[in-house]
This record gives sequence, C-alpha cells and structure tokens, in this order.
Amino acid sequence: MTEANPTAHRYTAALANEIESTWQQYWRDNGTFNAPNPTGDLATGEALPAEKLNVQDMFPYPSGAGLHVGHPLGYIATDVYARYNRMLGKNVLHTLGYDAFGLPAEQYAIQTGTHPRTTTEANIANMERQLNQLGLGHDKRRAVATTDPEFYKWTQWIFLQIYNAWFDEEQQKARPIEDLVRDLLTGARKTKDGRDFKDLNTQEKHAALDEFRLVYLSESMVNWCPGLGTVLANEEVTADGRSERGNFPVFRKRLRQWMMRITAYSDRLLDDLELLDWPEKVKSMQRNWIGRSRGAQVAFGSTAGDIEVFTTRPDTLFGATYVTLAPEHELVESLVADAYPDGTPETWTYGQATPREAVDAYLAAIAAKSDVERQENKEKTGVFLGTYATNPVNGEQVPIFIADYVLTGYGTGAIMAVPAHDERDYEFASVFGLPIIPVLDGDISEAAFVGDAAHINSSNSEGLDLDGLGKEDAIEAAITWLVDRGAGEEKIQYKLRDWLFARQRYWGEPFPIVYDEYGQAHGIPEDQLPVELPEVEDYKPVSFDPDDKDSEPSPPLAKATDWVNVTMDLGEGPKQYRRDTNVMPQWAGSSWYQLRYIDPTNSEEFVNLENEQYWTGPREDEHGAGDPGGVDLYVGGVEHAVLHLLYSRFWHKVLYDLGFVTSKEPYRRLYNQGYIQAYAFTDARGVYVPAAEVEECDGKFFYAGEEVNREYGKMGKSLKNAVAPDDVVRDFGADTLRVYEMSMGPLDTSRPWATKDVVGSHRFLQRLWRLVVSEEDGSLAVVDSELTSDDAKQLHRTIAGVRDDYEGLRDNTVVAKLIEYVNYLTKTYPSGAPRAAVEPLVQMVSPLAPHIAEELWARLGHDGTITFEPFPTFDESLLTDDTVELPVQINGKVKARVEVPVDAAQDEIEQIALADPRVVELTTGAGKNVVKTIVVPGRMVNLVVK
Ligand code: ANZ
Repeated sequence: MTEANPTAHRYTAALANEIESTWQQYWRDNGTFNAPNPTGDLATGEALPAEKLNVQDMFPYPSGAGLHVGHPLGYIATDVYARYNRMLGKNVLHTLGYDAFGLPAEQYAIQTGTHPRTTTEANIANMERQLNQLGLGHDKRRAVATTDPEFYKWTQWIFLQIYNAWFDEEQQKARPIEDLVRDLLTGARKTKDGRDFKDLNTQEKHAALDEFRLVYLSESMVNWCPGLGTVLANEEVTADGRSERGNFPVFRKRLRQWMMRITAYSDRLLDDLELLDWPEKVKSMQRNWIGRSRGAQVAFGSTAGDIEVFTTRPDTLFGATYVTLAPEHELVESLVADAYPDGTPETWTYGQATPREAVDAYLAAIAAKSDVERQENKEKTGVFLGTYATNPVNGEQVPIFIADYVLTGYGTGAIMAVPAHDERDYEFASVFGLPIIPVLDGDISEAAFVGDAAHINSSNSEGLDLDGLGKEDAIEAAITWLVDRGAGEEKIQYKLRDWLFARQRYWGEPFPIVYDEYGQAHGIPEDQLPVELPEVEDYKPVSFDPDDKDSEPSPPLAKATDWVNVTMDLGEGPKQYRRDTNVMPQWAGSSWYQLRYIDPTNSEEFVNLENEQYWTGPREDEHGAGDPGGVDLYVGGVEHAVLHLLYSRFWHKVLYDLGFVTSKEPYRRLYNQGYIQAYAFTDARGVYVPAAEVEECDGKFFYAGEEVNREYGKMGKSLKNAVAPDDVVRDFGADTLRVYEMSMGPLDTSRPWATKDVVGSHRFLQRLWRLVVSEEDGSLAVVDSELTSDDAKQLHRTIAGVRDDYEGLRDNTVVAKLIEYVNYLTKTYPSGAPRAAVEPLVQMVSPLAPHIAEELWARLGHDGTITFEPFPTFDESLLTDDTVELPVQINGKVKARVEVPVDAAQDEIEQIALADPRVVELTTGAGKNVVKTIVVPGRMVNLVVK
C-alpha cells in the first residue's frame, strides 16, 4: 500500500492553470458572455432581462511590447463589476476592442517595410492571448478594432454626417446642411459675409456653405514639424516648441487644414457636465479646457482706428495705464511710428533706434517660441510702438506696446493693462516703469492686488462712478456705461479652439473626400464607403530638413497616384477627381466606438436606434430627471480627461442632434482607476538595471554586487521593471493575479506592485479550495449540517458588506471581507464546514476569481456555469447585534464588562451592571457604597464607590 499524499489535491499553480483553461474553453464554446440585443444580428428572439448594464474600458493601443501587470487593473475591475451584475440578473454588455491606428506601427513600417496592418494584427493577437488568460468575460463578437475596414467605414460615414451639418445658433444644435441651403435659397438666411446666396455662382455657393459646415478646410496657423513631415496638435508640442515624438523643432505656419468646429458646442459641452456622474477633477479639467470667461470687449481709440481689447475686468478701466497687443496683431503695422516721441525711455526701445527696427528685432527673437513658453513666468519683454491709445473712461493717452505675454489666439489678441490688479501687467509695468494706479482698495506695494475690494479712483465727469462698489456691480455699471457710448459690449470668451483634424500620415482613416478641378471638396457617396487605405511603396511622409520651416507637407498617400486620381459620378456624370491625401487623427475611432460595441455587425447602420436606446438611452426612472444616457460605467486613466473625452462628447452630441442616437452623452458615469507602479533601479551611470535581479541588504540595493539607486514610479519595459502577467499566471494562476490586483488598495489610487505579496492571495484561494475539496483524496469536504446562529450572522454580514462593496467598486474590501469569512469557517470547522455556509461563499468569490469558483461550484454538484447564479441575499435582521458589551468603570478604572441589549434604557443598563458578580464583589462589603452611577448608553457605565 502506498502512503496517501496529504496534498495531492491541493490548489497549486498547476491545478489553477488546468482549471483556468478548462473553464475558458467552456465559456468560449458556450458564448457565456454574449449579451443579446433587442434587434438585429445579435438578437435572440427571447425576452431580454428587465435590467441591463453597459460597462466599458478605455480600449488599448495594441503595442508591440504587450501587457505588463499594470495594464489589466481596470479591465479586471470592470470584469468583476460585470460578473457581479450578471449575478444580479442584468443583461451585461462588456467587451474590449483595439484603438489600432497610430504612429508606432507606422514608424515600425517606415523602418522595416512591414505593413502596419501586419504589425497591428500580430500585436492584437498577442494582447488577445494575454488578456484571454485572465478570464475576462468579454462578448467577443463585439470586440472591434478601429482599423477594421468595416469599422472605419462608419468612422468615415460619421465624418460625412458632421461635414454635411451646420450649427444653428438659435436652436443651439446641429442641423443637416440641406436645411441651410433651403434657408439660403429663400433668403431666410444670408451667407456669413452677408451676400445673397442665390446670386452666387456654383463655386461661390460651395465656398459659402463651407463657412457653415461643422467640418471645414481652413487656412490656419498650425504647428508644422518638418522633421516628422506632419502638422501637430498643440498638445503634441512640448513647452519648448518641439515635437513630443522625435524632439524636432516645430514652426507656426499658415496651412490649409481640416478643422472640426467643436467650438460651436462650447456651451453645451460645458453646461452638460452637470448631468454627468464623473469625477469632479475631470469635470473641472474640462471646464478649464473650454475656459468660458464673461467680460467685455472695449474699444481704445488710436491713430489706426479702434483697438478692441478683451477684458474680464471692465470695472478696472480707470487703472488701465497702457495697451498691449500680441506681436502678431494685424494693427501692429499701422501703429508703428516712424520715430520715438521725445523722452521715450531707453528700456522701451529694445536697444534700437526706431520703433520699426525694434519691432522687427523683437519679432525675430520670439518667432520660435510656443504659446506655453510665452506665458511662462519669466522676465517680461516688449516693445513700445511709439504711438498712443485713448482710454475711453478718462480720455488718458496711454502708450501702446507689443509683448509676447499677450497671445494672438485668445480674446482679441489685445489687452488693456491694469498693473495694479493683474500680476503679469504688474511685472511688466515694474520692468518698464509704467504707472501703477490702484482702483481697488487693497495693498499694491509689493504685488498686484487681485482680491475683491471696494473700487477707488474710479469716476469721471460723464456719469460713470464705480467708487465704493464691489466687483460684480462695478462690472455691470462699467458695461452699461460703455454700451451707451458705443465704446464696448459684453463678451463671452472661450479658450477652446477648433479641432485640427488632419495628419499627414499613412496609418489612419482616409478622408471620404475628393476634390474637383476647382479644388472644391465633395463628400464621397455613402455606397462607396469605406475608402480603403491604398498600398504604398513606403510609409514615410516626405520629411524635410528639421529646420526647413518653408517646406510644405506631402503625406505618404500622395505617392499612391493611382489611388489619388479617380473617376467618379457625383451627379455631373463621370469626372476626374483627386482624393484627399490626409488621414484622420488617432482620436477619430475612439470618438464613437462605444456605439459600435452596441451593434458591431450591423452592415446597414453604424448603430441601430432601438439597440442604442436599449444600451445607452436615457433612463430617468432609474437615474433621475435630466439623465443624459450613455454607457453606464466607463473606466480608464485620468490622462484622457480632456481630449478623448471632449472629442467623443462632441461627436456624440452631433449624432444626437441629427437624430442618430437617443443619448445626449456618450458616458453617463466615468471612473478613473489608479496605476500600478513599481520600483526601478539605476546604476552609477544612471542606466536602468533589471529590477527582478536587484537584492536588498540593510536598506540598500545591489545589482551584480554594485549598489544601485532606487526610484518609484511607472512600470515599463524601458525602466526594466515590467512584470508580465504571463509570468504571474504561470506561477500562481490567473485567479490569484486577479485577487491580488483587486486587493492592493482602493481602485482609484495608485499602488506599488510587489511580487512577494502575490502568494498571500494564492494562499487565500487555497484555503477557499480546502473548504470544498479534501486535499488528500479530492473528495467533497462540506457537510450537510445546519448553520449555527454565529455562522448565519457571519454569512449574512459578509453578504451585505460584499454586495455593497462590489456595487461601489471597492473590490479591495470585498477581498478583505471574504478572507475574514474564509478564516472564520476554517477555524470553526477544521473538518468540514456546512454546505449552506460554503455555497454562498463560492458565489461571492466568483466575480473576483471566476475559474476556481466555477470549478468548486461544479464539484459541489451543480451543472453548467455559475455566471448567472443569483448573487446571495441577506437577512437584514441578522446584521445588527442584539446585545452590546459595555465596560464598567469603578472609580475611573475598567473592572468589568457586561452584555446589555442594544436598545436597553439607562436604568436597565444600571441594573445589569450592578448585578454583575464582579461588580457586586467590588462594590459591596464593609464600608463600600455606590455613591454615583453614570451610564453613557452604548459606551460605558461609570460607578463611583466610597
Ligand atoms: C484687464 C484686467 C484687469 C484683466 C485685471 C485681468 C485682471 P481669462 O480669465 O483667462 O479669460 N487677456 C485677454 N486677452 C489676452 C490675451 N490674448 N493674452 C493674454 N492675456 C489676455 O483672462 C482674461 C484676462 O486676461 C483679461 O482681463 C486680460 O486681462 C487678459 F485686474 O483685462 B484682463
């Protein structure tokens, strides 16, 4: 006879791996996570569950480096939430696609000649494999990639809807361009420049309509990067005016580019933030990005006509002691005097003999600076133009400067400077010796006074008197006075700029646009979509000498001449057209993918309205009045707080206005997860060394015998501290990895990875396993006994707490509660716990560690999957204690403890305390008397004995 192996059936990594692949196969074979739609290809014909959950992760870019353990943190959290909600009986939509256009695959193509599609598909396959082994319950049918022609066909289609729409200011919504054409033809509306539409020739009509479209071509100032051969968005340019990628110089250049008129939606994007269940931080980042300021536009007279300035503080006009224009302002040329007036201080001339020379020298000096650099806190510079402007409130002649701290793209590009109450003006005035006149009653001896205070020095003989008024009243009064004299008006100003929507690259969505012989753009008919990317010989945009600022973009698609020149019939018979050779920016696909997840196989529409309404439509009964609808929960990093989330809100609103969706917003609830961080180590040369091989000794760190320096931060390949999920899965199993990641701390905070701690989560699952399966012979370990009242209490409290925590995405405290419960059962029942105590435990574990839960559920004798088993419920009456324990102090020292009913009255507590044997012993006998009793209900009993 052989000795029985006492751990032959232990839950080990090998067993975990076996269980995990078995159940992953089961889920695949049974389409367990396929969520039915109300209608279309993905409808089953059966009635849908009453409730639904649409939960989404920010989809990844399929990078060649694959995943490290930090990447799936959010994916696991959403999977846990999705699984929990399936057990509540909801129809759950959860999938994960790929944001697969983008530069890395293209750069790799440029270096190696490998088609970006080949690289992208290989990377997707690898990430897919890595994610699959984590047991994420995704509906694979919905996992679209933005690079699928069937996907980007609809990206192009949406582009065309936006292109063929205009923003009606009165109705504050987008409308089809045909409505506008009708109004223009009847004369109900005029063109932007006031001409009569019907008098225009065909070319002029086209051009007039373009001025209204929500997508338009515009000659605008862009960031041209000759070294990369492409223009860049502001966000892609570093503070010192170089490209974020490649670190090449970037020049401001006027170019014809596609723009999206997102500014038309400024108010709605701002106001509708109120409707969203988003982190306050993200909302405020969006508010700042849109940057709505109320103020006034005020005219300062000059020899070159009125200089319009934008100010948020028209109440400070009496303190305006000079005017400053952005150096690029169009009035600069006509304001430059031939010579400096007598007495012009040296410091105002930039060391030049004439204003002309000074302006030229100054313009040359600031040419290469970015906006960010220009606004930085540094010594203020500028040049006096030699001429003066008139302050409308007091007729004072104030000198006119140009200075780079005034930006050309904001407001009117000109300011009235109030040094007493504006920091930047104060610094400038101090450098240039300009008068600083206080108009608010505050201290200006050291710095500008920017607080709120009563106005002073602020009245004139023409009926304007602000003295004594507070800010709001004074602003109001100043504006009224200005308006009456035609010297100014109220003005709302936004920081938001239109969205530069073209890149001179290869690996992106081609524009569904062709040009005729006059250079007029035409949208491609719907039935000819998608416009697929052509094959090209090389993927490089024509790049130039990085310093050649006079070069012009020439995208890679321009090289595919057979593709570029097409014959089409756009209503005028077959004609030659030229295709647009730009591609869309990487933001395009992610601006609407949430809608394609809903109806991924629909070949007739980008999303069917009934399906959209079911998954993202407003639900006022559930979420309250004004519910905008949208995805129920969207989880991702806070780095997408503005761009992606503003662009997708903008597209969604256009689609809403045009009647294609019922939801007003793409994402009802947003959650930003924290990051998994890690230690990285550098040697004496500052080079990263493999973190896994670093050893600690007396608080110092060594690699290959040499002391190394420890830093804390991101996890990544280049920092040599990345831990691959594959390794953790191999060593412990996916369920352990999931439990560990969820237990590390609150989901919205960052946390350090510690491989040595992973085993703790593994041991928890081993204890769970032992409650169901005998390690010795694999037999069932549970018994069919009744629960004791203690068991019931423990169980119901655990259920109540765990439900609450799952709902609140507090998976770390779910884990803590489950560990506590497992420990309770293990300790109470060394040889066999009651089935009725263990089965609900397995159900509660299953969102977190689904493979082991499926396996244990099956071993407990159940058929099929645990996925849709109802989540355990609890009995409210078992949640509260019936009694509490109170300490009894005698003369200030705790001498005893008594159990009293929770709802006991004071005198009842007193009686119980006085009857306690230990208290009796200490309070009775010779010369002892209880002279005073103080009962603090719920806290303690105090006895004074003499
Ligand atoms: C006079 C004044 C007095 C101002 C005062 C402020 C305080 P926000 O709030 O960001 O909209 N400004 C206007 N256009 C500018 C430009 N193109 N470049 C740089 N600064 C510009 O800022 C509006 C304020 O910023 C305006 O109000 C103007 O300075 C300045 F006690 O006018 B203020």
